[in-house]
Amino acid sequence: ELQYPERLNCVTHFLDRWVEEGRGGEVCLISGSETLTYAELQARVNRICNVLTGPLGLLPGGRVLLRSANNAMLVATYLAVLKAGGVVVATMPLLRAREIAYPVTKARIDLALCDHRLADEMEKARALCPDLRRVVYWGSGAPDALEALMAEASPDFTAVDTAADDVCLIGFTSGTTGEPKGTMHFHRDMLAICDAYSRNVLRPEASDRFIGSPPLAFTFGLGGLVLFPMRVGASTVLLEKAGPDDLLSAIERHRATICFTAPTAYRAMLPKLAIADISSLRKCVSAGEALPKATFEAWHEATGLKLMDGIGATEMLHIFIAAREDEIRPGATGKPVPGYEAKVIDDAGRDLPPGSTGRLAVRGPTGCRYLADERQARYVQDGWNVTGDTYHHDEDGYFWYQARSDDMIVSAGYNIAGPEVEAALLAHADVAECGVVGAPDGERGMIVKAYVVLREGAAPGPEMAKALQEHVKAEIAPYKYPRAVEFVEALPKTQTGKLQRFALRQMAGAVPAPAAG
Ligand code: 3UK
Repeated sequence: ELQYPERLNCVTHFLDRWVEEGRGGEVCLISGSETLTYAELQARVNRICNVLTGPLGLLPGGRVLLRSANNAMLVATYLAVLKAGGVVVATMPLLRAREIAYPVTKARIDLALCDHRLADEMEKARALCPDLRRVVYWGSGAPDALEALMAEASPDFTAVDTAADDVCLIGFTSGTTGEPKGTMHFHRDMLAICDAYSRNVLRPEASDRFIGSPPLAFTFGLGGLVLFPMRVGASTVLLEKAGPDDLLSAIERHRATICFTAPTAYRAMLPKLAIADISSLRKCVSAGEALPKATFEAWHEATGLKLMDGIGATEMLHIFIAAREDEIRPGATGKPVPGYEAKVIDDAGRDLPPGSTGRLAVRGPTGCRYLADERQARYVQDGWNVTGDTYHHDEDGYFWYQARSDDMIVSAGYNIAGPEVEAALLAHADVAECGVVGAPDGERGMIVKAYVVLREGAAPGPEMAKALQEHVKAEIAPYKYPRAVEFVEALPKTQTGKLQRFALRQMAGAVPAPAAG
């Protein structure tokens, strides 16, 4: 059981504590050409706190929209909102005006802090949101820029005395299934994910240097690139651009030791490992999507490192089933993170025994609290969070991912999990990326259809399709093989590195494409 005092402002534990303990001179974060120590970041955070609670009129519980790529100012504004007792609503940097307006309206936000390079779309969103009273930009150099206000403000600020269960973050889901949902998390939840997952599974040290690609607006990135390092007084590298080449060269440049990214990014780095010396890495976390055995093995072969898979969700804040490096079964996600319990249930909510496939339900120190959404009663049943993923567990307590519940392909009466077929295809040397969905079929209802991106040098065509089909039949039960194979240049991906199965289903004609315009 994780115990926290009733009154708790989490920033005290991530930031102020290190300065008080005399470690303020140690490097906290590296972002572009900037390197900030804990004391420097604290002074910056405090100035922003004074701006927020002074001229910007933020009151405890007030919600603040943050918009930026991953950089030092995003971290500083993030921690400042929490320290000042406010509530952060962070949004993916590439969102368009209409997508920004949705959370602003839903969470009734009246104040935004935004990187000036995102001003165009922010101003368009503002035109759609009459209640958005004030937008302050940083980096613009204008007389009313955030930095100008900060220059007038004191570098001292005492954390607002919040309750451990005061909301401090509203994270929005990516909305791959329906409208995005706002999920509320408390000050104590920020510590709980560190003290459950990070302390027990990741086990970082103060000497570690974190790096990775997920945006901080995605709670995978928030935990992995801000909270986990700062909980142990380690340092973190933030990258505004984090494609495979950027990430590899930054790992070398900063001698990073712990990497957080999605399986697709590990696959994208594999053929490029020669461009950088990444021997500083000691741990690599993979989440966001299932980690296929072939990706695990290829990364292990190339780097000697075992990818640490973990399933997390915006609703749960972070990872709740994962494997330590010494307890990995390639292909399985892992075991419940200490503090969490997990089970597999049928549609009536009954527990299923090992080996049976059903819905994954979990409970633990964090959990789902939707912001005004009738889907709450479907996600949390009897105190258990029902994730929408299909899993089975084995006699040894390992949990094996199958698919998202709505991604099962029913073909001629068989239930086929798209990700299992993808994992089989990825074990073929010529396959770089793939996505498998159901395509309508007169005879079978649905057929398994694979969209395949080939590796450089491999030739698409009927012969390759045949070879891939034979390969799948040899890897897994033959009835699961893709009856249709289409070669494509790239696959549709979300900003969080997930395959957009919905878009593939549209391509396959399984769901109508959205009307143009
Ligand atoms: C899927 C996985 C298999 C799964 C997230 C780590 O992904 C995160 O949050 P989202 O709300 O999506 C949640 C859904 O993504 N998923 C995530 N990880 C895995 N499926 N294996 C995995 N390892 O469908 C889940 O329900 O975007 C991940 C930490 C924080 C996060 N928010």
